[in-house]
Amino acid sequence: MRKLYAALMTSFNKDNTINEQGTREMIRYNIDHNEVDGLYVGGSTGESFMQSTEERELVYKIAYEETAGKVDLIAQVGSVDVMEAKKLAKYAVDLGYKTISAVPPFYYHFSFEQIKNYYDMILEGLNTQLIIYSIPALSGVSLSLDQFTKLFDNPKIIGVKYTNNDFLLLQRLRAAFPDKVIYFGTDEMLISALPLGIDGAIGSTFNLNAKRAKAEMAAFDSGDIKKAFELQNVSNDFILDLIDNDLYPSIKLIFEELGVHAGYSKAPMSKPNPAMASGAKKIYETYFK
Ligand code: NAY
Repeated sequence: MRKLYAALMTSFNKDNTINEQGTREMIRYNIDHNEVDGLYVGGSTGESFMQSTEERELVYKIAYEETAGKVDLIAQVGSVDVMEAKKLAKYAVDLGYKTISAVPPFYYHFSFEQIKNYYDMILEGLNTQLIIYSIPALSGVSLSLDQFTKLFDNPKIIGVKYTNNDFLLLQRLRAAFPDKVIYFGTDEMLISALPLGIDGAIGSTFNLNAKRAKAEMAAFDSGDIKKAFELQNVSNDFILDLIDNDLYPSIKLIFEELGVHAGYSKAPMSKPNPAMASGAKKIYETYFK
């Protein structure tokens, strides 16, 4: 069975501090209403690269407590500071996370040897499994098939969260590594990744659209390709409207319409202005009423 994970959002107060209660409410909605298989904690959607080490640890703790073993959890610990990544990895594993994930080190255009060393350093002395977080559009780091092969030589590296639109590389990875886990991360292209044998998907829009995405995967897997396409088409109307209206703050505004106190995004992400608020209300009315 393919799995669907929501990329967990972090709720912030207006003053850019973390809103613990709001974060808990989004977790609850994902478990109780969306019935997701798991949460990807501390990724891009969580605005984690704009948080302090302590804030990132707090989010792992909230998610661990609130889910209480009901769904899978993956802690994204990657950082351009490898010592921070190691500290976060140890913290998450000590809490009880079974799987961690890490974006490659970014900004300095590290060589592949340096990237490999970073993953080895994160995993050193830890009894855990790791999923590479590949998101070249944001990290600036593209890994080739040969480089994935070298990273996958480490048995603790069990797969990749593949937020990349290179479908040839995805096909090559699937064929070369039938036993590694591949979670796809471009929600609007899910339909194109399903025939390539992905093990599931992780994304921001599943915070609101999980049921439709799960129905799409089920339709595809039962051979009803037409229905799967129709569902993706509705999802894409929704996702493109969200992107046009400023993705993360709009997901939070729609959560608020649903009675979930999702709060704000952290500066320099935008706080809602009247146009954004009315755009989000319109999206809510179109897709959720
Ligand atoms: C995460 O939060 O780490 C992710 O899951 C990344 C995947 C998302 N990418 C980004 C940059 O947010 O869900 C996608 C994306 O928001 C969606 O496909 C809309 O483009």
